Amino acid sequence: MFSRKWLIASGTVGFLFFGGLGAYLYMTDTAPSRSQSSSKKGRLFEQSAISSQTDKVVDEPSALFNDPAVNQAWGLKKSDAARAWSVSHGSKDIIVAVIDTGIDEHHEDLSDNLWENPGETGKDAQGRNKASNGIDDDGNGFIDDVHGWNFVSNNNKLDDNHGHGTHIAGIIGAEAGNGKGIVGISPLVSLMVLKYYDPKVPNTDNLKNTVAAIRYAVKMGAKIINYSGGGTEFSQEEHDAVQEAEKKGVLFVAAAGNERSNSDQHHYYPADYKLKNIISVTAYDPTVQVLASSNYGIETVDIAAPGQNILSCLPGNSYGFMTGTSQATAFVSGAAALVMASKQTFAAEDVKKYILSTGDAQTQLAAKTRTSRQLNLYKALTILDQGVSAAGVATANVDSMKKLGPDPNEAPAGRAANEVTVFGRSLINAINSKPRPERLGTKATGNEEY
Ligand SMILES: [Ca+2]
Ligand SMILES: [Ca+2]
Ligand SMILES: [Ca+2]
Repeated sequence: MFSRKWLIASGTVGFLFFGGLGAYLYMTDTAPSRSQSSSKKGRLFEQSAISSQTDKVVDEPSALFNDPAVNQAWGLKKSDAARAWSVSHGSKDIIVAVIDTGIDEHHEDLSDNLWENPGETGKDAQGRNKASNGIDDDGNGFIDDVHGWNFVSNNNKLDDNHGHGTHIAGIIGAEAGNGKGIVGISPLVSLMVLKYYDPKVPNTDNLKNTVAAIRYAVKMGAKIINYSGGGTEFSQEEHDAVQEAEKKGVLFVAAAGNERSNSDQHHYYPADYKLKNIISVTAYDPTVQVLASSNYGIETVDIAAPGQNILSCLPGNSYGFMTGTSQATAFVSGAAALVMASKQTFAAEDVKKYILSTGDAQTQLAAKTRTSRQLNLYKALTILDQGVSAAGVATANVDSMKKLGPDPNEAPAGRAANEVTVFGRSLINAINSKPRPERLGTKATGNEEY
């Protein structure tokens, strides 16, 4: 417990600005303390440190896209994104709900990929814009919810006061080929923005906001929910909301958490609810080692994806690196969006089994994950055509595809209700507490093995 407290206390955020006089590093300690969070119930987003931030990205040519920073994203290379993009760029038909800290709706690399609620777009009978007429045109209980909803302030203002949500959104669906920034894993997608956490609004009930956001996503047609937060407290209400998503065929991709603990022993929710539509994701570094700070578990954590020094969008048309299972989770949501765009008949459970069974087996992941696999975007898109069924059973490529062990999430749901945890709500905090002042485009320490 001491080490966890230390980690939280040491949380810092570093910003790097390039100005006329050169680079300046600005650091500030923004991490909420554990005591602040554990004293009240709620879901806290899995806070990742912004390790550096810049308003410029170094231009590096890409064979596929003209986005200047795409080649600096090691995680995309490691998960075979370029080959995946030769198969699919995704589809605007696939709605991914990002339940997080909001988003910079005007970000140059995100604004064209925001979900648009069809019931709140166009003109009303008086010729006014439905998105801003102050009327709940589609009668869903939310006024002018054109891109999503802010459950903290109960309005349609989605501003991201932290940066986390914008970063997650960029990993999933930053625009490709616009000559700006990066490329998301699913460059064509509709991002539904659901804000459940705001560092500027104290005493919010994050668990309540989370549940409301999940219900909204399901009601409004999201196919995938990305949730990069959680806590050790079991919530029947939250469980039931995710179960409702399961019934509607909605995939729920959840961060395993950054508590450096074994989730088989210390459950972390919502990742560990025993529901068939949940994928629990842990994070690995450029050498495909699970981060020391990431939760793990051979029964509870499904798969590993890139999560260290991940380059993505930040508010204000800037970009930066963040670290954590949050980032890894966004990789898997992006992968699911690509698969769903290609295989629109797949249900959530099919997509889950399929992504898990097509990852690359890695011995070093065997003690950390149920599948021993790292995400492979290209295989997730192509192996089905080579004879792997949606059930994850290979009729070809059997040598390279280890059959999965039983999925504990498929246990009867009733079991989950008995697992009332004795652990309080905990803040899962930044992993990489040291700022990373290196200029974008240079090789980062620890990232040598691309
Ligand atoms: Ca509405
Ligand atoms: Ca309206
Ligand atoms: Ca771009």
